[in-house]
Formats: sequence, C-alpha cells, structure tokens
Amino acid sequence: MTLDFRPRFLSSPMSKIINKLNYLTTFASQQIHPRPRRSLSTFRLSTEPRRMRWLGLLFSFNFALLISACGLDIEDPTPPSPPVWVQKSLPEEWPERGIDAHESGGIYLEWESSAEEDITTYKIYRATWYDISDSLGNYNLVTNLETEFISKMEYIDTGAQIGIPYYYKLKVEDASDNQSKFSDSLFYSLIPQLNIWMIPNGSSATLGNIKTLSWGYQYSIEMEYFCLTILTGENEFIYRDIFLPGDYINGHESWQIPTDVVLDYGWVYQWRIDTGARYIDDRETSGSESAWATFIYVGD
Ligand SMILES: [Ca+2]
Ligand SMILES: [Ca+2]
Repeated sequence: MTLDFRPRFLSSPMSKIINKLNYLTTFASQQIHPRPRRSLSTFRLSTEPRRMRWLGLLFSFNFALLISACGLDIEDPTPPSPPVWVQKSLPEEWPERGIDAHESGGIYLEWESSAEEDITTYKIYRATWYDISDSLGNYNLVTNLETEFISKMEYIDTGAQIGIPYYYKLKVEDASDNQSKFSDSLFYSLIPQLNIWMIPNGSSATLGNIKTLSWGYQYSIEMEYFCLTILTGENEFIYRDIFLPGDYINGHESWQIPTDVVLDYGWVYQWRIDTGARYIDDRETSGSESAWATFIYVGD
C-alpha cells in the first residue's frame, strides 16, 4: 500500500502557506550568501548571527506547519472490516434473502451494507469447485461495484453455468484504496430452470374454478423439493408452499391451489416454481427459479 497524499497536499490552502514560507526561507538564504559585490567577511561579522536565528525560526515554523498539514491530510492507513453476507432465508420465508438461484437464470448474491462511511467499492470474487479433482480453483474477481452507482447490496452472477458449484467471497475498498480482508465464503450451484412449459401462463391466460397449476420439464433434474410461490400482479405475497415432486419419471407435475387461498375475479396473478437440492441447515445450496408465469383469475 502506498500513501500518496501529494495531490491533496499541494492543492490545500495549507500548502499555499508552506509554499510562501519556502519562498521566504529561500529569500533569507540568499541574503546569507550575498551578492559578490559585498564584502563577505564584513557581512558575516555584522549580520550573520542574527539572520541565522531568523532563518532557524523560519525553518522550525515551516517544519511544524508541514507536520500539522500532514496530520490533517494524511489518508487513513487502516483497512476496512470485511463485508458480511446476508443470511439466506428459510425456504418458506418471503421475500427471499441471501444467496439464491434467480429467475433470470443466474445466481443471486446479497450482502449487508458496510457500516464504514468511506467504502467506495464492493468486490465480488468467485471460485469454481471441481468435482473430478475434488478441489477448489482460484478466486477470480467477477466484478467491482462502485457504491455511488449501486442502490442495493446485491448482484446477479449471470455468468454462472448450470451444474457447477461456485464459491463466492467479497471484499470492500475504501477511499484511501485500503482493501478489507475477504468475507466468509458461500457456495451455490444451479439446477436447470423449469420454464419450458407452465400452464396457465400468458397475458390472456385464465384460471377458472379448477385451480390447477401445471409445469413440466424434459430432462432428469436432481431436485429434492419444489417450492411454488403466488403473488398478485403488483407483487404482493399470496402463498408459498414447499412439497416433494410427485412424478420423477415423466417430468410432469401439477399442484392444486388450496381452497383457503382467496383469489379475486378478474385480477392478474403471478406464479413461479423453484427447485431445491443439497440442503444444509434447511436451506438449499443448489436450486433454480422459473421465470414468473401470469394468469387472470376467472373462477367463483
Ligand atoms: Ca429461491
Ligand atoms: Ca430468489
């Protein structure tokens, strides 16, 4: 780490004072080494002791000012504390928090805003886990997020590939270019999304009195649970349920909206189907989220 306070130092009002004093010091020094036409011996005998005292005082004052200016302007050498991930929410909780699959197809990351004021950058690193060699690759920088351009402490890693476990770590950097240590690591892997067909879905799709939602997929998927979420068209929470797949073989599933879930005639609703696997502390470490499907309720 280098401490470069020169640009700020030179532009501060204090530096103008010091420049002035430097000029005065140089001027005084020129007076001690006088112009050739004067008699050197006479000059030294008569004036040098007194001039030297003044020069010494000027030097001391200049030096004191320099120290005090450094004290004001020097940048903080203390690195910031490492950032902290947001704890992943339990499957039944809404809204979801923390590391997750994202409905766009990427891996969603979320962390706490740093308590320190002068954080300029959040840095996200990712390492790939290699099942074949049972080893973790190097952590590579995925992105630098400058605080002035982000409103939420979140990032979607759209470069994540399905079926590959990724480990993530964070760092922060402050205004003096000090970097924190790494945060803890988190890991997640993506399961294929179940977007291929969802019924009902579409701007004119309707759902009547038989309140059945269906979806399918054409490949074997290693999910352990489905999680189905229903929101209003305005993203208000209606219902969320976690259940075991009923049909592992044909890739076709359906689910009945419970009778106690009240839907209003003519209103638009959204629904989404998530998968989850490899649960640790009741939270999935592998999963997917479909895109949001929509329907107009026309039952009752
Ligand atoms: Ca999820
Ligand atoms: Ca999510």
